[in-house]
Amino acid sequence: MIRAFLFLASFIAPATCSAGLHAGAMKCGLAILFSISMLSIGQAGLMLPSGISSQGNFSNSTKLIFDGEIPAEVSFWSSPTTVYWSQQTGASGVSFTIDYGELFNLDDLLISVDNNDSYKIDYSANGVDFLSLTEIQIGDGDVGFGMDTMSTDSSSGEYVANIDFAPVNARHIRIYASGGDGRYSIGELQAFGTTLGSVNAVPEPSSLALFSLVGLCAVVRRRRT
Ligand SMILES: [Ca+2]
Ligand SMILES: [Ca+2]
Ligand SMILES: [Ca+2]
Repeated sequence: MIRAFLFLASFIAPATCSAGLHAGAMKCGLAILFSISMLSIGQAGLMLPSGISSQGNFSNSTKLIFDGEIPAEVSFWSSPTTVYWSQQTGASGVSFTIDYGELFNLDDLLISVDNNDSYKIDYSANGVDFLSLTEIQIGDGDVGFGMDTMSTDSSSGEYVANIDFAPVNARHIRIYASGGDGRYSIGELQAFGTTLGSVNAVPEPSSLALFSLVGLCAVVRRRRT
């Protein structure tokens, strides 16, 4: 999307810059500021895990937690598409820690859990020191039986305001049951955010395109003075 915008801007900005000295300079500046603001939005998206660790006794593969398959609403809590267990609540019980391989700005979660339990979700930058991110309460969600998909994205049809959180920088996300009927289940946990690793890296092509745009405007302005 951003690259498409820059492609368009490469045509629009020079034309704007050549439309009169003062007005052109102002419009040129606005075009550049708009370009920068578009870039500063960042490329938030689905974060891909590099691994997952677990503790406790549970059924099925931990890969089911991030395989992209979200169990249907109201589907059974102990099924081939879920990781499920009995009792063992708290961080010292059954817990799953997903490693995303690098620090990123965590915006949103999409999660599928058994509807009649509470689950805590923590985050960490180093995999050792965890802070509380959010907690799913027993009454959260929109179903009264089986698996319930919930999102912290306010534009999602599965949005649950109670579990929304302010963005944080994280590399690891940990989830475990904190209470309920003793039968717990996770069908999916997806994290959405923006990587932070490229902040000091070599400019990407899209950034280079922006610098080219700035340079082009400067040349046009110089020629008209
Ligand atoms: Ca899944
Ligand atoms: Ca739901
Ligand atoms: Ca349950």
